[in-house]
Amino acid sequence: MPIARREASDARVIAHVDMDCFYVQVEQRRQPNLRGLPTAVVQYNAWKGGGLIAVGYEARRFGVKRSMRGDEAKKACPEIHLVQVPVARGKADLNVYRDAGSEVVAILSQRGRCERASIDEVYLDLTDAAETMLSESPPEMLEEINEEVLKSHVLGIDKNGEEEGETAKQWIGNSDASHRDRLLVCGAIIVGELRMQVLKETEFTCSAGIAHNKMLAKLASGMNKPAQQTVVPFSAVNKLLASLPIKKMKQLGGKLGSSLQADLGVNTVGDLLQFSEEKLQEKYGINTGTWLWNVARGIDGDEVEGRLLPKSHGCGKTFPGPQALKTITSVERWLNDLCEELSERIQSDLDKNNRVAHTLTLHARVYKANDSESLKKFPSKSCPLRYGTMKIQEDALKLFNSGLREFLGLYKAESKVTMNNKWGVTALSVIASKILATPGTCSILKYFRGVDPSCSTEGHANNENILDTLPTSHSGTESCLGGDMTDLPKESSCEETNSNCSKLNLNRDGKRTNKRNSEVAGPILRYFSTPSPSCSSSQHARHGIIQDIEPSSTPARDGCSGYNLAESQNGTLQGETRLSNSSPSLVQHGQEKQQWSFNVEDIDPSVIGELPPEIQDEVRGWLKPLKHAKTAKRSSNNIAQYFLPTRDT
Ligand code: TTP
Repeated sequence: MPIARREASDARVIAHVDMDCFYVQVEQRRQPNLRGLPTAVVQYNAWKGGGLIAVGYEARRFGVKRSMRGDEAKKACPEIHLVQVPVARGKADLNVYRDAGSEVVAILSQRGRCERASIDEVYLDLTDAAETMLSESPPEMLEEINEEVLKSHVLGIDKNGEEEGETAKQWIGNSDASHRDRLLVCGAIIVGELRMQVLKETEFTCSAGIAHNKMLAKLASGMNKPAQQTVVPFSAVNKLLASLPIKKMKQLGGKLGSSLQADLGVNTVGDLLQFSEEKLQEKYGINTGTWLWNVARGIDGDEVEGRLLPKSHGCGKTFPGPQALKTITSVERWLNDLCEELSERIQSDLDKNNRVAHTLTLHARVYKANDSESLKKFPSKSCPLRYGTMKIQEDALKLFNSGLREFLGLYKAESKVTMNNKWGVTALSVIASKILATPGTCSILKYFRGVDPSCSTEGHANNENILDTLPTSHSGTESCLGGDMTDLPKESSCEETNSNCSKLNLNRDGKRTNKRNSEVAGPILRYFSTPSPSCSSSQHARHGIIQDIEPSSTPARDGCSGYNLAESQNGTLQGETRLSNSSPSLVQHGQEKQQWSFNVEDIDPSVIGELPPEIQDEVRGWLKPLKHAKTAKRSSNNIAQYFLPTRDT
């Protein structure tokens, strides 16, 4: 559910930068002979030529679309070059794209607060940089303005028959414009410079939207692709939204947008203007109603979070149709591979960034054979994350086994899994989340070993020491495994894993309008078209219970991992359990019930996009109530700024 927030200021300068056909550009940089040629990147699964996941703009001109498979794309464009995503451990390996995205982020973050929103897009808050530019070197004083900036598309300005570049030039040089328009001009100049820098240093082109808030910036960045930028002055907002189809707006592409169409007859965002805030609240609840009222007016108070690193890491794999996994042994084999990759990634994060992941979560999509009521979903499970590939593998398998017993309805310890309990796994994912910096690690290490990792460039060696000193979450090492499902462990033994706090999350919003505009090609466009430690809690560890990830109605509380760095800095290690005090939301299929808390912010939105499609929807579905709960907390704290969510859609 969207969260209604007021804008702190109506003169912020926010940019949304989105890489153009990103995976294709990465592949074209790896194989420069593909530059300028119709190219698409296809999935690892080679059925019917593989599903297209990224399509270059040259191929789009032939009608090639992401929804196609390779064979279909070849029919539409016989010249197309299909590049398969790199493969590791029998599945797509996205590291090359992640690393390429990081290169871009490193450049874009130089001029303002930067939020990495997905593998290939970022938000920038350029307000301070724009204010500084305006006071020190206002646009009309600049001797030369970057050609990319002059090619900006400025929404709502009257062209009067002039070339677009000429109109933009006049808009940029208008010293009589309002303060906030002049700030946007500075934002456009800064973004134009950044885009040029990205091109020079990485060989990648990107497109951008520049506006007064994230919602409008995101909307604009997709309006003129590839390699162009679009500005949304305040005066253009109403006209823009008046004709914008409701489903194109972020967060309105799904059920809420459909309900607006069906129940209120709303077709464009502007159509919402006819409804009062009270009416929208009455229909959709106070928070969503206010959010909709804001959206209709282009108001969005979301801040750009300063975050360059992902909030979580995830690895997943699908097993469609006959590939479904039907024995514990085959599940274990794939889980081992996924966990190995996850382990490498969190280890690398620790080595490079001194960050520790605290929670391990397992998602699966499982069906029951011969069961017409198979709509029941496999329960996702989580536990404190223990570093070390084997430990992660062991815990992930226990989580799976626990989930499977529950899925099969075998709640009692004495229940036997028989051959009648046939099942098949069509998707598996493991996620490491609640990733925290380790500011207290120095003192912890000193306390235990007298080693200070941050004072050394030998990150890896020292991080091994960190891991050794981190408390492990449980000592249950007995194997829950067997060769087939009859060896599925009993609930009691599976419960010897850990408890934990969970988190989930969302994302990837509606499709963009991708309109090629070659007439206004600036230098970038010309370039583009040229070929060429585990969170042990003493209490949890004692109970050692796996918990479900069901959204709590209570807000997150910090420290739910039980590993409190502040206390560590004082030289003491205390595994403190912090559980919420209100209604329990976690069903425990053991002997007791416990309270539960979660932190939705701990999972990077972009990670959802990396999970198998079957799982993405499910995870997104969970996020809605989670967000709701978060809002409730805010609301109760400060009713003047936030709105009580009394009803949901
Ligand atoms: P997008 O930004 O959605 O698309 P794009 O960069 O390929 O093209 P555009 O110029 O229109 O923005 O996605 C970024 C990358 O994420 C994309 O290159 C491939 C990957 N991706 C998938 O793997 N699966 C998907 O379903 C989508 C939408 C993207």
